[in-house]
Amino acid sequence: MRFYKYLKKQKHNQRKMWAVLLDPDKVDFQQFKDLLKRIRQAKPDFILVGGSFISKRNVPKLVKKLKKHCELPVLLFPGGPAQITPDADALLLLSLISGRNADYLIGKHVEAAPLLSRSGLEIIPTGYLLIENGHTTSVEYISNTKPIPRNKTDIALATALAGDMLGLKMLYLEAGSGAKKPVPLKMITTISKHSRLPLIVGGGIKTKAQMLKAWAAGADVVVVGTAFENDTFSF
Ligand code: 1GP
Repeated sequence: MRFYKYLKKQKHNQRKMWAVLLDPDKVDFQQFKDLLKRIRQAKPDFILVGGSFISKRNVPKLVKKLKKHCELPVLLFPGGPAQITPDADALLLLSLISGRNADYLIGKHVEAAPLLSRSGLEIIPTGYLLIENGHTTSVEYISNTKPIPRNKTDIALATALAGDMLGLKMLYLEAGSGAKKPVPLKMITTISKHSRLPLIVGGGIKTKAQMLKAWAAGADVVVVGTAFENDTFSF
């Protein structure tokens, strides 16, 4: 658990982190040098690769190229078993605990387990909580699950605590890619107060101010995908 140890150490030292999320479908390999330059300038702590809906088989190529040209840790954030590649540093084994779709709680994990056990990847079991953001996101549609209502902090907390008690090692509060509204700060504060697990927050973070607020509320890692893709985030 090398990456996880590092994450815990950073959390212990109150060093806030952020990650760029790259959607493999949207990466233009002709412009890869430019992408690397932008990553170097933005200085994230690590890179996430994946998405809830991917139609091309670009994950292995993208991860290989990132590992060849960039020193940052690369973590898989897979929407399904087809996004697994052994060249990454670690994989977030996401269990969509806010939902009640058995496929995303355990089904896809069973399909992926033989491949994962041969892969040598560091596996980080992660409780994934989808939070309502004002419109339907890909992850909500594809996973066929209902997000937790924004004002139901008590339900989000109970879900996070249940994930902790089940032995998950990390929590990811997700508003969904391109979310209109990010995860409510009150929800981040409440969950971070009651759980010792590293807390990742993502979805709809468009500005540095939103990132700083999420950190101040208790997020250990903030994920930026769409705003990095569109080159609209000034870091
Ligand atoms: C989505 O949390 C990530 O899984 C990032 O969302 O694309 O809105 O930054 P954005």
